[in-house]
Amino acid sequence: MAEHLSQSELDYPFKLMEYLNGFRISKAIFSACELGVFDLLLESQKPLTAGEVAQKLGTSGDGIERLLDLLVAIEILEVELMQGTAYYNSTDVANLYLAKSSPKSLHSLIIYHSQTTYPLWNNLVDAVREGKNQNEKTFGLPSEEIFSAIYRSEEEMLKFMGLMNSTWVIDGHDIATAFDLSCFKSIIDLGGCSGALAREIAKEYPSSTVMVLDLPEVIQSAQRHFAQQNDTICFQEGNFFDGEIPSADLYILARIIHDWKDDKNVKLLKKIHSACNKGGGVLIAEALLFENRRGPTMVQTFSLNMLVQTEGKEHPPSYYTHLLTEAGFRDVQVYRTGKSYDAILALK
Ligand code: ASE
Repeated sequence: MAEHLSQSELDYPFKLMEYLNGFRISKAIFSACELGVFDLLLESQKPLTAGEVAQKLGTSGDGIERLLDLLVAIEILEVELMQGTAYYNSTDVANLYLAKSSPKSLHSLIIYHSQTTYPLWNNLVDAVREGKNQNEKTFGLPSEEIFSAIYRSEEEMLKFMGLMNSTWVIDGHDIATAFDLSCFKSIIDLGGCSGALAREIAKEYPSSTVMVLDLPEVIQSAQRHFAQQNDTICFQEGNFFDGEIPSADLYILARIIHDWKDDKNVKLLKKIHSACNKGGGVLIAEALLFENRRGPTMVQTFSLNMLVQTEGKEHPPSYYTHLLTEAGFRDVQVYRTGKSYDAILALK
């Protein structure tokens, strides 16, 4: 039997083992972030021994040594031997993306995945069986009210806002520059959360006004925790499903459509179409599946993530084209950034 297997089939168990081990690598990085390993090494400005890290973070020496050694193996940290003692040091990658204080930090995204996404994925079997999110089983909250689950406390809301903020700090520039948006003078980011994407748009188009419209509690948290001096954007409390949508030239819907079922999406886009100024448009930012849904793998995992946490899913471009056309928009253009999130522009 084995002699009929191709080389790639014979090699597959090694690839499989690496996939199966993925959760341990994720949890090791999550744990190092939660313990404050990267912040400590950035602040210390010099290499530290495992014993020093343990003492400063209040951990066991043995536990932290094993964790630090794994982080060295995956090239997040560096190690140097001096008189037989291992000294651990940060790398540029750790300082830029993993330390809390860096402007490009993924710390908030990692905390959210560790404390919210990971427990939800623990119920993936049930999510697949039932075809619905696991907010009730995981957190004791009704599955139909997805944002009451996501925003179940102020602390959770801040964590989710941190997740949203982190991704746009990384991918926002690609979305802002996917199309020439200079003809749109008033721009509203519906559900724009902390304003991270709106700020990228405002930076690219300084002659346009950019506003974030989100739920009152989100706007208040955004102003309290994500405000910037001389901010380039403004904030407006509202509800784009139940309330009024102010008129504008361009509406941004970034990671909104993937949260909801078709009927809600059609209704929302029709409402945006009627609020939209003549010659205006809508810019959608989502992770796009290939048209045949055979990838990208990352987007397929995002779609399962939507299953465990929301009522939505990820889609290929044709879904967005149909949705936009049904709502009355025309000239749909799709731009793949090659990163996590892609852009779609349609005109009224
Ligand atoms: C939503 C986005 C997310 C609603 C719930 C969510 C994500 C996790 N939970 O609109 C983000 C998924 N993307 C990444 C990079 O993890």
